[in-house]
Amino acid sequence: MSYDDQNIFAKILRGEIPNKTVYEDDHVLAFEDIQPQAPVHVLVIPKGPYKSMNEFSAEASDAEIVAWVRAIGKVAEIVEAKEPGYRLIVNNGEDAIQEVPHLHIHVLGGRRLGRMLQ
Ligand code: DGP
Repeated sequence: MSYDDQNIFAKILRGEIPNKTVYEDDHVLAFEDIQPQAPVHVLVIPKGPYKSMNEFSAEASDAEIVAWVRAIGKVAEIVEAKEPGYRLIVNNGEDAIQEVPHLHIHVLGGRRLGRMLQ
């Protein structure tokens, strides 16, 4: 599936839109969500042009995949420093109401979160 390089996160990666960076390395950027749903709400994105988990898992290099997972762990440590526990969410595709077509994982925490799955 084609990647839309005009999506908001592509613009953030190009520096066209400002962001509050929490963590960055060669392959990953993590920044605060503009509409936080918890005291800590960070988005962790690969820098490569991957729309979804499907493309990322199939096409990303091992280095990109390792960097993304490790970055999620680093951000999670920051979240855990505030309160114990956190939640990871990936909205993937239409039925999951993915708004921004660039793969991102939400890291939510800093308060007790309600139960999601029954
Ligand atoms: P999703 O529904 O999973 O695609 O979530 C997209 C998230 O992106 C949503 O929580 C709000 C956030 N977001 C949208 N536009 C911007 C922006 O310009 N800057 C930042 N930091 N976050 C944004």
